[in-house]
Order: sequence, then structure tokens, then C-alpha cells
Amino acid sequence: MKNKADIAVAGLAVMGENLALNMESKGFAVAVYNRTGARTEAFAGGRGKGRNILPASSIGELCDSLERPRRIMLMVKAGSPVDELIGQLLAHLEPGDIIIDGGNSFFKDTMRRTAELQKKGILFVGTGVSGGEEGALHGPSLMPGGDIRAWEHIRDIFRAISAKAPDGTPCCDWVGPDGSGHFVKMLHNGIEYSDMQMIAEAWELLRRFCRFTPETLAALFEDWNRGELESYLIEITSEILRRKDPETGAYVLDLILDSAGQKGTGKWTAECALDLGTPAATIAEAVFARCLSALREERLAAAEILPGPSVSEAQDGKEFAESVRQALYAAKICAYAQGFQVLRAASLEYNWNLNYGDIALMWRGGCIIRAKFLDDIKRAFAADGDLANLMFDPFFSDALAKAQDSLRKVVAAAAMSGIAVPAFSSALAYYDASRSKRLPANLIQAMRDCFGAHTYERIDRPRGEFFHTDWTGSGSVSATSTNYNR
Ligand code: NBP
Repeated sequence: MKNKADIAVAGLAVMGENLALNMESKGFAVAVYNRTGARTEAFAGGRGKGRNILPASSIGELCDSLERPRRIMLMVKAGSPVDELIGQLLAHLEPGDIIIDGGNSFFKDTMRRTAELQKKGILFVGTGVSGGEEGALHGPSLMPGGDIRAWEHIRDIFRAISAKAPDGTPCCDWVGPDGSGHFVKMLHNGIEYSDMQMIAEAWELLRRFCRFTPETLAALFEDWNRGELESYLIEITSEILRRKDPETGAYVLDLILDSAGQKGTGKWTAECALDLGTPAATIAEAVFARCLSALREERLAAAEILPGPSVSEAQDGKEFAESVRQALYAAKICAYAQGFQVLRAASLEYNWNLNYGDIALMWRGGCIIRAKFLDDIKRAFAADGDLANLMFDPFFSDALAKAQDSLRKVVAAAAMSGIAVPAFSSALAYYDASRSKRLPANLIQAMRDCFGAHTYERIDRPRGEFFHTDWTGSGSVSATSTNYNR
């Protein structure tokens, strides 16, 4: 046993405990602290027993037990608990010490904390940690950002404990300044919302149009997991579909209430996309779809009064299933294109200089959206680091060219049969709007100018010149130097 610990973990709920055990298993001595001391003792005397785990009963004791510079990782709820703990730590830390926030903090809080702590000489890191309990124990995807000076002191520990991509690369790299690590984690979760919604829609379509049994559906998802859709979420879907309740013998999925919960990172992603003016509509739809699912009582009442068509079964189930597979692939490309557009906008807005290919690689293992597909994204950004939209990469534009017909077919069939597929529909609208040379936004501009004199640009004049029409007929077209472009 070492006298001093290499790193500390504060907060010993599910994530903190498992991360501490992961660190210890990689040869690091880990000091641990929890607000309620009984939990620290229970951990040290239970799962941590006989291991290089040093329990501390106070923040002061925790800080005294660490090698310099001190490295302290907080695994507590986002918000005031993080500020409270930082406040308590400051009395015991010295310039050069490092605080790492591994919770799901909002990136703007991380920006603020990085700047405030920098003034006190403390190096602050906000890191995304993905993969839940299992990932924390066996290898999470880690997305650290903040004060770059901390990286050389935490790199070895972070890379050792992180998940490894199938080629052995650690799923952890320095993301960028201030809140960028937490932003990337938030965006990961937003993409996770859309992935899950689209898989749920695919399952619904297969179930309702093809009338496949759960076993057939499970085998189908298993088969999909051997192709371009290979991913953790597709893998667990086939396992979920097979699982039976030992008491009733029914499929567990059939017993689960159709009301989806959420903890807020999907909502944050949608809000950030709106703030940045980026069209992450499919991600936002996935959040709204969960909100709508939660209005179960209203849906049950509406089902009695709002009419719709009946479902026409697919003529050829196998053929329809292949269309759904291709539609899912096309919609997934669109959702990821939106996600990376948000990242790009944030990188420009906050001067983060993000490396999108490296971010795709960080998600290659350990995290919930891990998928073979991310290798293709990594390759696309390696070929063009400033790619404006993933759909413009030749690999993805070819893939969309092949799969877009299926997406149309499936969305149309769903609409005609009254089955809601909000993520698929939104992805298709995003695809079509993105490839439109001319959108009807000129009418929107005309209306804005008509009722609010908001002005418009003209196709026959250089960008940046603004015009106003006197739509009521009393005046003429006039240029203005003021841009009312809101
Ligand atoms: P919780 O979010 O439930 O964190 C609570 C832990 O923090 C408790 O052990 C609590 O102690 C401790 N704590 C300390 Br130390 N100081 C606190 C304070 N001032 N106020 C409140 N609690 C304090 O734990 P978790 O589920 O392990 O998650 C930790 C973080 O990791 C969260 O931000 C979460 O969003 C994030 N995350 C979770 C997952 C996941 O799958 N669960 C995945 C990825 C990220 P106590 O015993 O005295 O209450």
C-alpha cells in the first residue's frame, strides 16, 4: 500500500465507487470521500476492502492523503453540489492542484468554474464520463476539457481507465478549453436520444407492418448488428426483445409502460442547438417524443376521439424490413450530421478548435452510442477536418443516395397508416431541406417585412444589402442600412 494516493474520488454513489475501483485496478492508489461518512466506510470495508483504497472522513483528510499536485475527481450531482464541494476543497488546496468534475454538469457552469479557479491557480477539468455503471468500472468513454495544463497530470490515469476502441486506442483524449468536454458529453447524450428514438420507431414499424414475433424481431436486430448499423444500442435491443419475465412468462418489453423518462441532457442539447441557430431537429424531436410519450393519460383520451387510418400490413415483410433497416441507417446519418453541426457551431462560437474526428473516436468504445459507424465519421473528418456537414463526405453522400428511397418509403407508409415516426420524418425533412436549392423562406421573409418591416436580402443583389417593401402600396422598395434580420 502506498502512503499517499495518486488521485481522489469524492462522491461514492454508483459512478464514484465504480470509477474508484477501475482506477485502483489499473495500479493507482485512490483516496475516497463521501459526504455521508457511513457510505465511505461501507465502501472501504466492502468492495474496496484489501485494495489500494484510502478512505477519508473529511475533505481536509482527503486532501492531505494526496500526492502533489493533488488530483481530485468529483462524482456528484450537477449544479450546486459541485460548487459546494469546490468551495470546501479550496481551503485545503494549493496552486497547481487539479479538480476534475466527472458529473453531467452544464458546460456553461464548467466555463465559469474553469475561469474562476484559474484565478486561484487551481486547474479545473470538466470531463464527460459515459457508459454508466458498467463503463465506470470496466472502461468509460472520457471526454476531458478545461485547463489544458492539467492534462499532462491526468492523462495516464484517464487513458488507463478509459474504454479502448476495437483497435486498442483509448476512448479518451483532450477535447479542448473550458466547457468543451462537458459540451461534447451533452451532445453525445443528445445523439443517444435520437438513436434510441429511431430504433424504437424501427421496431414499431416492423412490429405493426410485418407482424413479426419478438423472436423474429430479435433475430433481425441481431442480423442488423452484423452490418453498417452495428452498435451497442442495436445489440441490447435484440437482447431486450428476447427477455421474458420469470414470474408471468410474458415478454418484459410488453409489460413496460410506454412513458419515457429523461434526465435533461437531451433537452440541453436541443436548447444549445437553438441558441447556436443549428437545425438539430431530429435530436429535438427525440426529446419531444419522450415528452409526448409521458402524456399517457392524454393519449389514451385522444385515442377515443381522434380518428386515423388502420395499418395496412406489408405485402412482403422481408422486403419491408430491409427498407426499415436502410431508413434507420439514412436517418442515423442525418441525426449525426446534425449533432456534428452543433459541435461545429459551438466550436466556432466559443473558440474551442474541436477535432471532430477525435471526438468520434472517443465515442468508439465505452459509451452508449458506441458503433462501427463512428469509424466512418472519424475517417470523414480525417479527410476534411473542416467538413461543414457529414452528409457532404463522399462515403455518407453515397450511403444517403442509396438509402434515401427507403427512408421515403417507410415515412410515407407510416403516415398512411397513422403510425408516428417523428425522428424518421424529421430526418427526412432535414435531408430534403438541406439539399434544396430554394426553400420557401422567401415567403417568410416577405411576411416578416410586411408586418414588421424586418427587411430582406435579394437574389439579384450582393448579400448584406437589406431592402424593405411598402407592402400596403403607399411607398416603394427602399434600401436600409439597418439589418432587422431577427
Ligand atoms: P449521484 O448523482 O446520485 O451523486 C450523489 C453522491 O454525491 C452521493 O454519494 C452524495 O453523498 C455525494 N455528495 C457529495 Br461527496 N457532496 C455532495 C453535496 N454537496 N451534495 C449532494 N451530494 C453530494 O451519483 P451518481 O449516480 O454516481 O452520479 C454522479 C455524477 O455522474 C452525476 O453528475 C451524474 O449525472 C453523472 N453520471 C451518471 C451516470 C450514471 O449512469 N449514473 C453516467 C454518467 C454520468 P451522500 O451519500 O451524502 O448523499
